[in-house]
Amino acid sequence: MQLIMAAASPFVRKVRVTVHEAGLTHRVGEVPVAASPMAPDPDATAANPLGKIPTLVREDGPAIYDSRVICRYLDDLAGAGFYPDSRLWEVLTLEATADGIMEAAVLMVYEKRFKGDEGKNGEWIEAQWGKVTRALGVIEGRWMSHLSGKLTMGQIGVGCALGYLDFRQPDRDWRAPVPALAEWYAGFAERESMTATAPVG
Ligand SMILES: N[C@@H](CCC(=O)N[C@@H](CS)C(=O)NCC(=O)O)C(=O)O
Repeated sequence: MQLIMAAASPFVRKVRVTVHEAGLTHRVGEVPVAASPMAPDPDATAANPLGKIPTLVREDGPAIYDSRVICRYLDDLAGAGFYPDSRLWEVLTLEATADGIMEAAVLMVYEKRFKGDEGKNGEWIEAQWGKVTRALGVIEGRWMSHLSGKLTMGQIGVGCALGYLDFRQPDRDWRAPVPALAEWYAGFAERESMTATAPVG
């Protein structure tokens, strides 16, 4: 299988961490691309009409996307158990919350990158950051118990979302209002799957 990817993407990182944690590194090759909404990459659009990454090209079926579908597929393939039946809806909701943080943070980057300093909408950027901080507050207040115990896709998602905040928003101190989450992340970030997939680009 080939993962169409870029090492800066938090959604790609979710998949790469899942690959590592599920013991599938020998089965998933990587095809780096420069994914951009303004200049779609031909390898990406050939496999995914949306031109988005991550996209997983399989030998025995059509390419699959997005990150939630790919992670669930890999979990099933490896029998990894990252979506425990007993807490399925909670795990999926935590994963969706993490994905929402990533989406908002990626949109902040796009607003700056594609509109430039002149055209960019500062209020809109702050509104996206508002989504991020509300979500972090809810994780701190309601979800900490789900971040301990056996690894789940919710934990992987939250770890990758926080890693992306450090990567793209180093000047915004996301840790200050959420000390328990910050402490959890300090430990999670040391996992081999996380250090092996640190964002670059
Ligand atoms: N919901 C998607 C989001 C993927 C996404 O937005 N990826 C970005 C990179 S971080 C991308 O491909 N951007 C290029 C584009 O939007 O055309 C997922 O979970 O995989």
